[in-house]
Amino acid sequence: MKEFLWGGATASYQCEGGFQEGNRVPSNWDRYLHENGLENGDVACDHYHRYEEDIRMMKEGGQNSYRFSIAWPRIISNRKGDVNEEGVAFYNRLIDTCLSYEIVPMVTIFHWDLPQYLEDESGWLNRKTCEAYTHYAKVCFERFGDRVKLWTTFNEPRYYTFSGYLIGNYPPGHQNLQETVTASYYMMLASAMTVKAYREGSYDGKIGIVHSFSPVYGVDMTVKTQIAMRYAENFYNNWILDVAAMGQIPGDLLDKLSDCCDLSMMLPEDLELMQRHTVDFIGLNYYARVMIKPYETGETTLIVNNKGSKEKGTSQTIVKDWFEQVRPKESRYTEWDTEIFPRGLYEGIRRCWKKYHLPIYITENGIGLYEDGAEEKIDDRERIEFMNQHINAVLNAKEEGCDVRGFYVWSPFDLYSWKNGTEKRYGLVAVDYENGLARKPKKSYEWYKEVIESKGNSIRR
Ligand code: GCO
Repeated sequence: MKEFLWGGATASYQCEGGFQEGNRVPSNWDRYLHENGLENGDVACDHYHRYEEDIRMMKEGGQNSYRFSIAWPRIISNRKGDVNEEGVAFYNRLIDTCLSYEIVPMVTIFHWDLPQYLEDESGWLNRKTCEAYTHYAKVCFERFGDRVKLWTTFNEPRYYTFSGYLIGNYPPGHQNLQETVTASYYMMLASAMTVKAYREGSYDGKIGIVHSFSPVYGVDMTVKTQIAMRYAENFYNNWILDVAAMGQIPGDLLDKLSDCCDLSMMLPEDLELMQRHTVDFIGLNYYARVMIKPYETGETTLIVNNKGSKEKGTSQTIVKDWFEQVRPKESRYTEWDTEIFPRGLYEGIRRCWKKYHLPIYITENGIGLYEDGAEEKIDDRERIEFMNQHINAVLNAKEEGCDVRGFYVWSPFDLYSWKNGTEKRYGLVAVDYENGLARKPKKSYEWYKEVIESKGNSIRR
């Protein structure tokens, strides 16, 4: 049996900086944050220049894998699809550094930074973006596929489309159910097109997708609640996972959507393609569950942002009579108001394994805290406790037979958190933004190292 992967996960926009270097073209996030005068990732933690130090620290912290994303705006310069060699050279250096430290790279092809030239042509609302994406992905396979053996097409398509097109707190900042459905559909189509391209290239590796996993719980087990739970599962999880893993859009989801949306973009040949080109594995990002009750009050409070954010999900009727999300009162919450519910990870993995029977990687799990980056050694016992409980949940599910192959903490070092800026810190290593971006391991860094070295035994319960 292959070695379990213990790593850390990041995203290009959240860590690289160097936003005008190496011929990188502007992304949707550059434009959106600049135009709205919000804290941005122009510099972030300067991983673009400091990747060697960051990867070395991961290695010294016992980690054997690094999940990062490739920035599309660094690789493809324009609508014509021209390749930017400087961007390719950067990722060659990054990948080679990983390999020189015996760190297995897991690459996300799209982690939310869309070239602005595509956003200008309606981005994910435009079918042509699927082709542009597949071209970009093929370039990645051709240039890096000899060394990268683990790929994922998209990071959290559900979270991206809900935030950008439904809640409206991410670019392009719309609030429109039809657009949410269209963008989600095109992303899932692009994912299947890319899986097809990867297989056709006969690369020696595996390709999956990363989902923002929100296992659904009901306030009780009445029939009404169970029906609402099914809608919620469709809405939060099946929309992505059923399509990626089984090549099917759930029939009852389509029925519901056809009452309120135009689904004419769903062509029979697309659906056939999705059916034929399903993923090899599933990546789950887990922060919290969702608790729901049947629709009653006429208002759906949709806390899509269940990772905790300055902006709470707005209260609005999204799809009439589906379900209402509730905030469990008896639970513990982080200081960013995310529910702490490790059991959801254990039960979620079991549900996912039972349903799809595909290898699972926990591609993100972690806790955002307010911390002082100037401190010499941050005593982040809250993070240690959080990770302890969640890693135990993963190992329990694994011991019971679920095929879990890796765990990635979000994040190996502090980075820019979408819309929350640098205030919300997730890292095992602190980045001192006030002092030359110096890296300083927190207590959790050594703790994670011990966990890895003991193969999890140091914390088993
Ligand atoms: C944050 C988050 C992370 C990221 C990640 C999602 O940094 O604020 O909670 O989960 O958003 O990019 O894939």
